Amino acid sequence: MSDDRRLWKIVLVGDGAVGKTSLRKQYLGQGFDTDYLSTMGADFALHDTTIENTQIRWQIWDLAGQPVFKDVVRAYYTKIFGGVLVYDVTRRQTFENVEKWLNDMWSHSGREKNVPVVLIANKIDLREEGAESVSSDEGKALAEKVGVFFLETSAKSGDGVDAAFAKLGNLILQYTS
Ligand code: G3D
Ligand code: MG
Repeated sequence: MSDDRRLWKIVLVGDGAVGKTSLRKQYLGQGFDTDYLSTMGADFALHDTTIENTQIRWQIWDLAGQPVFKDVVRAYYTKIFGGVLVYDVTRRQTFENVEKWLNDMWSHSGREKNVPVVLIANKIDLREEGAESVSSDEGKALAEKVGVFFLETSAKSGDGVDAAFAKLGNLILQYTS
């Protein structure tokens, strides 16, 4: 690792089973480098990439389950550069919890201003017309209201996944420069 490679800690947040771990695996591919910190209930993976000619190393934190201790949550969010906030378009409750996750992340990040966040509508391969499914327009409207970027993905097919991490990288570059 060259000394000028930037290390960016980011977190994956959102309700259980929305697809956080699947998105991470889809982005990193097989054989990704991972460290399991089972006692903390979280693990992280490292991934080197280039964003706008800048070499960066992602440190992607992924909560294994619901954190029991406040200290765990604080350690998880401290000094993040950004976040990927995920909901499941087939389960409206996961969409309704988005603002709660966003406020938790922002209030615990220890940063002076809100860190960049990409809001992800995941499982679009399963979306059906109907009241239970969350539409694109609803996702866009919420993202606009809270001031984050919006993207749709399928962690199953891979659609949108690389774009989501690339977008977050662009936003972090703007934030840090
Ligand atoms: P989490 O880490 O947020 O808890 P997971 O979520 O990544 O563990 O995913 C929960 C379940 O949803 C998994 O199913 C996973 O395969 C599925 N899933 C995640 N993303 C998608 C998607 O985009 N499309 C579809 N069709 N399924 C998805 P299982 O059955 O393995 O528990
Ligand atoms: Mg998971």
